[in-house]
Amino acid sequence: MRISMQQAADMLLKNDNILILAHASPDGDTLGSSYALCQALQILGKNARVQCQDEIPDCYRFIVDGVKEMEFEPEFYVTVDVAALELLGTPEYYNELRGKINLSIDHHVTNTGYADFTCIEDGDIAAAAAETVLQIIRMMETPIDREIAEGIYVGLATDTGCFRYANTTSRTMRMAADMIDCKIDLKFINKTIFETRTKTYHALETMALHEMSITDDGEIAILVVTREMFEKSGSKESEFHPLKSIPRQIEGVKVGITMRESDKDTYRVAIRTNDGINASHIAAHFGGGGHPGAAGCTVHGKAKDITDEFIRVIREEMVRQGK
Ligand SMILES: [Mn+2]
Repeated sequence: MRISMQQAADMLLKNDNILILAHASPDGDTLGSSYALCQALQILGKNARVQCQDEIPDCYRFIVDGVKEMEFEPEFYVTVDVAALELLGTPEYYNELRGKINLSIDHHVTNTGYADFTCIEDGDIAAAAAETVLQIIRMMETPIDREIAEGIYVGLATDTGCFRYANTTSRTMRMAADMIDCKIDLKFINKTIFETRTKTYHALETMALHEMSITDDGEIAILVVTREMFEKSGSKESEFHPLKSIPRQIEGVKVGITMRESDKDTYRVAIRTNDGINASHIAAHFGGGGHPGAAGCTVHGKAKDITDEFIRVIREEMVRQGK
């Protein structure tokens, strides 16, 4: 059932022993929003902690560090920035959580409604789950400390590509400005997230770029990242995220695809689009979802076959969408 942000705030205020779940291969939004919410609940005197099946990328460690670790038996389960139960992790992990999720706070219009209650702002107006979480925190009347502000800022900044993507609104910027007023270390945060690359990521990117393919008309660019590339570069899978925005950055490219081999013949695919082409419609063909400019799905098969299928579906969608 869909509920308002006020109802979500009231529900959190009424409950205790709250387990907050972030999605697998965590990004800045799921982590920043989850830890901001966790900190807010702890300030209100509740037991709360964040759980994520995958390891937290080093560049986001600072979000975790300031928040107290608490042990307790969970009574209320909240997901943040998780559009589908399957995105929580492996089948063993998410099946254990199936039917237990009380509240989903999200900004994906494609949210599958797996939780008892789902809180999403109408339309695609929240650039990040952090926007919705901040409003809920304000409704709970929690004072916003530096830890909360850091988490919210990271969520806003990462989901908007540091306030560059089309999902950025004046509200996003106002919220970020409010967080900066809470004395976060802006220089350190931006440098850590956007200006620092590990040597292993750099090696991975070099290998992947070398293999990038672009269709003859220059409209579709595809980057395939194999398990072999991860092994050779020594890069962790958690460092992979920045690669997803690279194909779309090439002049003339309308759709950028990044395929990460997560298992043999299994690829996690990130779709990024320009020119108003709806990425979530493309992802939907493959059982995935997301936002107009950024979506994802999981596909099984050989890389070459998947690539061909994507090109076919993208062309069809471009015609259908009149682009
Ligand atoms: Mn998000």
